[in-house]
Amino acid sequence: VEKYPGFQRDDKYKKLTSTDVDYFRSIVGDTGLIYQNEDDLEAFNTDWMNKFRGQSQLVLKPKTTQQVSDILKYCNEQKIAVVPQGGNTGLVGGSVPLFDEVVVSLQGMNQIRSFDDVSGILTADAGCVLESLDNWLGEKGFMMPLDLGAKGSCHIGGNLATNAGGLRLVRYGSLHGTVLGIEAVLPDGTILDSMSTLRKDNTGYDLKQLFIGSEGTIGIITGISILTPRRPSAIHVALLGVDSFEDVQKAFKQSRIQLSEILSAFEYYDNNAFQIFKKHNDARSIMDNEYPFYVLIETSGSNKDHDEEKLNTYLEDMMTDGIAQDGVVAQDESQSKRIWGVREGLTEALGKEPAVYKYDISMPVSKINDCVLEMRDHLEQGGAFGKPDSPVIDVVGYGHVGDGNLHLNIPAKSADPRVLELIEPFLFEWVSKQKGSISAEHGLGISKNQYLSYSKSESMIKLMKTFKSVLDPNGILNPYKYLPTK
Ligand code: FAD
Ligand code: 2HG
Ligand code: ZN
Repeated sequence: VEKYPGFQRDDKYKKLTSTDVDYFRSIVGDTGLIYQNEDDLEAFNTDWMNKFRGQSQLVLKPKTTQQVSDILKYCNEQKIAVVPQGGNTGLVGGSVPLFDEVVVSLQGMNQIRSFDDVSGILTADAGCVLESLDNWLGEKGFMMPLDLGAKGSCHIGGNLATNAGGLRLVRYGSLHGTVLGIEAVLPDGTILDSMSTLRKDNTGYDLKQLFIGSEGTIGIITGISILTPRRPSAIHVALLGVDSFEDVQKAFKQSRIQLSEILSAFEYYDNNAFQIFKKHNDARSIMDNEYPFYVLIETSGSNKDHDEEKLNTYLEDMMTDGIAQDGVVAQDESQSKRIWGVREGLTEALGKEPAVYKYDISMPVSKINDCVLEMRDHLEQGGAFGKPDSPVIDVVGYGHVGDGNLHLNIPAKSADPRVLELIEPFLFEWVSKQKGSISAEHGLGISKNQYLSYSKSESMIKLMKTFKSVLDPNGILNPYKYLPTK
């Protein structure tokens, strides 16, 4: 568990008193808070990776937007620091306190508000779990436009707050396009009702966009309005075994030509990532042999025979042209699940290593595997990788090829400052040279905020700080994170 080196509690924030706790109790009631109960507080103080831990003594679980407003208004007046929390699945330490910040959990706000089956527009509380929303929509023939491995726990509000990308962005686009409206509470308690259900609305600045990806630093999102697509009636999943990353790119290029409108995911993982998965899972192999790279392709359409024919032809062509060495199309749902299970299970498997350095970066697709290889070289030259007693176990790559998004993961024998010094800022400099982003989809939190200048100019960071100070003049929302503090 990381100790937040270089961070000190800012004395401008008030320490909680029993009067404060009594006031909060008057808003949310006895069942709406957890106070000084270490066992119950643990889950809210610790992040998903078990890497970051805060010492909050108070978790508040409001049930209504008005309660969120009352809480924030009081915190703002009293200068009490607050961490908004959704499903606590974030991977950059943004959802847990560093010190004694009050956690405002949205888990009590989990009602669907409305659904229009003509337009496909859903409105819901921010605390709805992504998978529950998707299941609910499934019964009506619709689906959520995003999907990620954390779907069973993450909240739609947390998804908006992080601008989560996920596994089908290549098809359904980013939340900046699918979200039509939000309801958010500003730090002074103002309820910003922008719950539009309009697809078109060019009246003034598009304020909701500022909240998408703001990671709980300018307001608490309490409601969302989102455009949901029809659930496809025919879904197919295939796995390719590929010899080189060049061929992964060729397969991608060709998939857009041959599978075009039915392509709904194009993911890859390298064999090193697969080995880590196998180490922690009792997995039957999907293919007879192993390959340097694996490509997962999903199609979503409305005509099973047509889609099957397209996918089979594509696979045949890939193999005849020597782009893929092997290819399997899932024959039933359980095989599809197995194929997806490896891709979606990589994060969890890596989490079982003694330590793991995680990077979520975007760049031109052609550079993705160069990044992995150059990092291996760099760690080897630095004496941290390649020998039995090296601290680094492996350097593995996987991610969303269609989005130019690499998940570079470096499992190590322990959290070792020498390893970290070799990786950072080397990697950020590398990414910056490619005009890439140091955080493609996971956000900044407490892990990446100090490195923002590798992806954003000085004038952009200055404007971001201005926005923050206008919307949250007392800095009560998610302090120490997101924007550079040093
Ligand atoms: P939390 O972790 O609780 O919070 C994340 C941030 O948002 C924090 O800064 C928090 O303060 C803020 N926040 C949360 N709720 C609100 C709210 N209502 N109002 C204001 N601020 C709020 N991410 C991807 O982008 N793509 C993936 O494919 C992906 N796959 C993942 C797979 C696994 C196995 C795991 C563990 C994580 C994955 N993630 C992925 C990261 C993570 O799940 C997403 O960032 C997710 O959107 C976070 O949602 P959450 O509800 O858990 O938010
Ligand atoms: C994914 O795409 C997630 O699986 C997690 O974004 C990535 O574990 C990671 O680094
Ligand atoms: Zn991802």
